[in-house]
Amino acid sequence: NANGKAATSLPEKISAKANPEANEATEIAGNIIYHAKYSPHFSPLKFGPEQALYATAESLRDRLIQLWNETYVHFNKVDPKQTYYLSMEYLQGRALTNAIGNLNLQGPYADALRKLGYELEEIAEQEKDAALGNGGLGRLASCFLDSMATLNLPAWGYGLRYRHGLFKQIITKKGQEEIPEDWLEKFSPWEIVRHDVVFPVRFFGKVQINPDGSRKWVGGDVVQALAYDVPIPGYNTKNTISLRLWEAKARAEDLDLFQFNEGEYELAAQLHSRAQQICTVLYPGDATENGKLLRLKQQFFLCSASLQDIISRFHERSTAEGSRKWSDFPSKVAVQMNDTHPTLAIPELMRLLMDDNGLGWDEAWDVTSRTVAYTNHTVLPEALEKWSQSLMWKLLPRHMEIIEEIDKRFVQTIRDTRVDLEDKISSLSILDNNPQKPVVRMANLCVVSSHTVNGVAQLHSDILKAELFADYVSIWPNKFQNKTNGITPRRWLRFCSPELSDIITKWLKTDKWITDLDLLTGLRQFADNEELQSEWASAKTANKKRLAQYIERVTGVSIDPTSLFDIQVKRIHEYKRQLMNILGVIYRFKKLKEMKPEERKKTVPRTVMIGGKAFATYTNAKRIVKLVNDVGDVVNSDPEVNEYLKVVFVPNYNVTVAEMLIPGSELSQHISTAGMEASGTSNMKFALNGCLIIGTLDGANVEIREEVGEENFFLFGATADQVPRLRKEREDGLFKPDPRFEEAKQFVKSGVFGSYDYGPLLDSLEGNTGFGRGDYFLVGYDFPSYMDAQAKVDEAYKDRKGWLKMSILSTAGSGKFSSDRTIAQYAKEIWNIEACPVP
Ligand code: B1H
Repeated sequence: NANGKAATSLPEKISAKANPEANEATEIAGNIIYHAKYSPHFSPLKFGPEQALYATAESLRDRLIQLWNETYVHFNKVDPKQTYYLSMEYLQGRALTNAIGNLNLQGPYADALRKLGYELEEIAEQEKDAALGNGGLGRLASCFLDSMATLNLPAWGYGLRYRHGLFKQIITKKGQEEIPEDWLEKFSPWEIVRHDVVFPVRFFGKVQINPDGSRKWVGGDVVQALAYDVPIPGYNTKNTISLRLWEAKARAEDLDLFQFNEGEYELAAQLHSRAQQICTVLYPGDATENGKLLRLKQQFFLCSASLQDIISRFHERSTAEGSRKWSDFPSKVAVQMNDTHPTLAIPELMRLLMDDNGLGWDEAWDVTSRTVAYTNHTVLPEALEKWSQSLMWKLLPRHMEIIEEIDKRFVQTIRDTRVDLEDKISSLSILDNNPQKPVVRMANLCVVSSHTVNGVAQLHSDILKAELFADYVSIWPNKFQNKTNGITPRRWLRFCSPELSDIITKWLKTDKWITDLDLLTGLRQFADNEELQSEWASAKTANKKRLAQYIERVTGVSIDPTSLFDIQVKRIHEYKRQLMNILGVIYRFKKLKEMKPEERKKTVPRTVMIGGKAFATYTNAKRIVKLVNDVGDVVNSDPEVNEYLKVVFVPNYNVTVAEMLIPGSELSQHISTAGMEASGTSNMKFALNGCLIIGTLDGANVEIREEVGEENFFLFGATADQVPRLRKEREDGLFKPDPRFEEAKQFVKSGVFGSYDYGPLLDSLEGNTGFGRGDYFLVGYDFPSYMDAQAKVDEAYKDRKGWLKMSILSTAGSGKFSSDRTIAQYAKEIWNIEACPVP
């Protein structure tokens, strides 16, 4: 096994029978043994850590299924309005520790495994991450599920069961390389396949017009959507909801037996292989036409299967009191679209209502628009989805008819009622009929069709209203809301940092903060207390040591746990400005080199950790990864300096790595160009764990700074409203770079960090790169204030007590950022649903 330990055989002594006298741990141990023996996944009698993981997970799954069933029955009985969260991404990470923790079985499970010769942590580490998402947007969806269950809300998630999740990142001499991730290599113990939940999903084909004038989508390929349920337990409640993931399957009749027997195997099975492609990978590269088609198929597959399932549940629950009116649908169903990726839910619901259920346009439109709501997660133009109209006509002809009709009616209404908007119609309309490249603007379709549109942090929502959707605001002033993101305090504090959690519980004299995070403000009164400070420091130190061991294990770099741990982890993107971070490090390195030894001794030793994945075809992001690694190689092997500075690129950043890094962090960087990071959510995780933030006034940083207090936040940089003017000044050649910035760039150019060609990366920071986007992200403009803020960090760190106080106040001020608060607001202000606790 991975620990180099020989697989143990199954202990025979512990009775598998349930004995009322036996304590819970013995019973659990018996249950684990039962699964190890009778679940037919491995050769019998072997009981290594891997077998122990699967058997432990299956013993938990028994409980989850029980709770899931009770929840389902209860929801069916009460028949409440239910929310369906549609998302192309869920970044679930590992499930074992979370399930044990949410069911409050930590003690019994640890004891049970100890009886079997294992430590719970050791077993938990065997589990692979379920990484069915790219980054913040997917992790948000997963935190939301945890909160929905914990708040006892009638709510479900729908997604896709990708065979391969987000790629695994390895670092070689060339920089980042991607290898396929394989979370289903063996199997996932957490999913339950529902062989009875299958829906047909059509692609291509044509629209048939019936004698009565009604329309029907026929022909093309039909693929089956098969449901896999992942039970999501709430914390300290019976309620256990579902994350329903769809898998695509061909039908038996799609195999051409005649061709097969002729030896034409590929031809015979082409429908099978086309069906299989749909759920093969998360986010297939969409540079090619084929890639675009596959991504669009994925989106439609999610929407169609989920809506058919939702409608069938609407019918199922109505049988008790007789059949239900369609006009009641919006009082039973809320559909939340996680960004524009599930926008096709809109025309698909219209189609199902009109073509399959005989509703007229007005009735179908009323039902649809009262059902769907849309969350926007970005204002970056390149991330706003626009699908080619010709591709859409080919794949989804009936949906394109419906979208055209929605657009036509919308434009007509504006013409009739708002003469003042006449010249805005071309930008407000859903179809962009530019003859060069006619496209469907998905965000516009969402805004026109949804009852509510929200941004994910106050600043972001304000920008949406003032810029991207300004004209829509004048049409529907009440449609737009803010729902500041949140994170689950279970995974992101209670379970990832049990030491700190116990201290919090001790000082607050309650563990109620785990579900009522505002209670953390109770720590403020003790921020100066020396006893708390010393307990706080020892928990932090323990987390730093654990992190240092991890870093040494995965990178071979040994780091000093008494140095300042400075972390930036997130997807690599130019707007997130990892380049500014590393240029700052380069400048620090150069200065340290120039210092005399006595001078160096007065500096604050730092370990800078940077981690994150670059999209496989994003060249500049990959160059940044390479630069960080090259700088690390040089700095870490420099005997004069490496006592005072270490630079580590943390490979393969994912949820599990985050659970290790965040508790051990002291300073974290959230340094995007103002106005570009919609919210950020790792900033909340760091702050909650007593880590101080160096950051710009962007996304949720603004609100975090308000909550923790400005004296506990290292602020720098331009504000969002200054950015357009600053970009203009750059273009006009009015910008004067700071000498420190020039020195850092020059140092890279001199070749100290190796022979890799950093020219193109450095050019992107110059006034004119030939693309007219010279330093679009304003690294040069913000660099001096960034360096000044870093100097303040060093000063502050020298004052140990002062720093600990700030750290405590940071945790104390993080209560607002619980996803419980976020989800309670969605429930009340968008979904209009209420808690439905299982008795
Ligand atoms: C966010 C995305 C995103 N915004 C396109 N947009 C994708 C866009 O696969 N795609 O095509 C995938 C993801 N992700 C992030 O959402 C924001 O950048 C963060 O600021 C925010 O915290 C997060 C959650 O709201």
